[in-house]
Amino acid sequence: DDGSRLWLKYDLIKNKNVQSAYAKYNSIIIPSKKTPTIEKALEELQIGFKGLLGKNLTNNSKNNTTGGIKLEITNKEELTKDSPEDSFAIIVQKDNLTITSKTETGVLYGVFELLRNIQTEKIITKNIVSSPKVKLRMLNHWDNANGTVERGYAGSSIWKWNELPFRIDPRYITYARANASLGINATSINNVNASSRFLTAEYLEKIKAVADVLRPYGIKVFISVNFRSPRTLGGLKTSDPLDTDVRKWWIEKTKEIHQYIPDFGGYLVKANSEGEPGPQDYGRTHADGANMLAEAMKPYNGIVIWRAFVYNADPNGDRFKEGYEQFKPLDGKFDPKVIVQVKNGPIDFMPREPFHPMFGSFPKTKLGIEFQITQEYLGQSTHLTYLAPMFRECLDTDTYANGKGSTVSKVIDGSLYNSQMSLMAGVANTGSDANWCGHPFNQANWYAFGRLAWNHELSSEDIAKEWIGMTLTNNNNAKEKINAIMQKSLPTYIKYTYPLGLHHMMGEGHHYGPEPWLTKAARPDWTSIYYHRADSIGLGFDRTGKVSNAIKLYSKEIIDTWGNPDKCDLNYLLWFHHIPWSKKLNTGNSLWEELCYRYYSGVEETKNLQKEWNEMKPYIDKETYASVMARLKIQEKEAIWWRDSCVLYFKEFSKMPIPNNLILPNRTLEEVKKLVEIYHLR
Ligand code: BDP
Repeated sequence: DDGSRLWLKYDLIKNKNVQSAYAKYNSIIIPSKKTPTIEKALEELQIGFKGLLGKNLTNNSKNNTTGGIKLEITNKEELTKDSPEDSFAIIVQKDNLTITSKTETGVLYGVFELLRNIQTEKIITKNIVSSPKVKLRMLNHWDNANGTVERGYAGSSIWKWNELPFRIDPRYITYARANASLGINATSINNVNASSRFLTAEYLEKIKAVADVLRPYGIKVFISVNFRSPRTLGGLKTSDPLDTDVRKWWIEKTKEIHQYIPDFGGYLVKANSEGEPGPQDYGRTHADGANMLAEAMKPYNGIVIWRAFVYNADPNGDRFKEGYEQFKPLDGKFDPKVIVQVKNGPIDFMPREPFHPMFGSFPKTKLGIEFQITQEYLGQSTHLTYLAPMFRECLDTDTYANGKGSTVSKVIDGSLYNSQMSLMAGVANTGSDANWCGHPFNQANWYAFGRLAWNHELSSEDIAKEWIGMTLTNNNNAKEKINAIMQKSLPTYIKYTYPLGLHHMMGEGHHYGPEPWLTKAARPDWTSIYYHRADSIGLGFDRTGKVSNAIKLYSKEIIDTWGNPDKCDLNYLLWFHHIPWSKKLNTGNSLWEELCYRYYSGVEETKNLQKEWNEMKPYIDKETYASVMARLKIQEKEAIWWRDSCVLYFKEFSKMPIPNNLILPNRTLEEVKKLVEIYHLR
């Protein structure tokens, strides 16, 4: 199995009970108006039943047959008038089953839900009603026109720009099915570090071809735009958002796009961030820039997604606060068509970050959340890290914005401020590798993101078990054990990379492996020492005092806990405090000891992962088993690399011995530093 079918394998179910429970279905009844989406639903149901149950479902026009699966667009009471768009119900009758929704996309989602149940060997006995919690469930591709993928670890881009619009790669269809199976309904197809090329007629024709493939699956296409396009493409002298000609240019461009893609999703913009152009180049604000694009979008349904990932290179500042401070004065100033997309944490997709303080502080702005599915800082394609627990941790945290229970999920699903627009975006991990995502387990992160975007109340365990059942094995015992491996994977990774709230100490540029000694970079806030602040006294970034006081961006309840070194969750400790090496933590160990123990136990756990995976061998396809095992070995080797680098480096500051129940690294700090130097050799 090369993994190319993702979780939509539809292999024959061996479980006899499941087989017989679904044996009675033999036909599909579809609405009289056969739209492209209904056609896809019909097709999927037929492929699914053929594969999973070996049954050919006929297409039946009669309404009152027995053994029919009816696809219906209607207003059933299960789906009340105010149920969110694309909600669906699966209604179990004596001899029939009805999949019903107010929309055709909802019907398609219902079909995928039914197939997921069969594939995970569940017998549906009760009605299922399901509604999306978030309106826009979106993938962000960081794919470039030349076929490379920024922070992509699974080969080149899935979009074959050189072949489009003439050739439609069959993988576009698998991609659409996979997303629709999760309820993902939007995708931005190009890198946020955007090339204006995507707005040329040549590229719009290509993007149109992709949009045409995705449309029947309920997926809308967005384009990331370069703010300087009026100059680079339009030949104007400026891209100033308040300039009449510039505004006209965007109005015309937006009109042109709609001629190709009538249901265009909208623009995604990274502006005045990491060297990208933006409204500040002309003395204007983010709101001026976003509102100009919203104006161009006015006649259409599309929207503008404006990213809040901005920070200046101030050696005396704190990058933690930048997004908040630049956007705070603009709360209430954005056009209703604008959503501000905020990364889950204030720095940059670290393995563990406190939630971004913008969540809960912007009552007058629609905020969407951006997670990173691609594992830039999380072991890329070689380490096993299941991310649902991280997504959940962020979504479940209470911002206390409107009193207790104001979780991040309530901010971003629109319920806290009663907003009609809501967005969850994930930076995609797809590539042209046969298995799409590199590490076989990385598929689970795409899967988990999509499931949580649909319903952020699903547990990370349930999602993992579903994915395992669809992808690896339905053996219950194995499912439990693999789920346990997945649940442990992120805490293990954090132990050997960034324990106790350390962050941003990765190798320069490529962001792989450790480089805690990184002192000089193009910008001070791209070094490691900016963040860990190790000195002879202790370790960690004091964000409660004179230097930064970023803790003040949170509500009182959070200041009382995270802001107090004795009450702060140890997982976030060094995010907010500079802790003396010898200070006793609530584990009974000093900071230095605790740090060492965590690095060492992280390594031990990578060994256990191999043992546990080895026990799974009888249940797993050979190729997948071997690929995961090889990667687990790499993971152990690199966990030791992280441990040795960080422990030896911090020891220079703590001047304390490595606890004597731990085995000393068998190399020196100079030797581990050399590894990084060699990496950068030409
Ligand atoms: C950083 C990545 C960089 C992205 C940037 C972003 O290293 O490649 O362009 O995020 O989100 O994490 O814009």
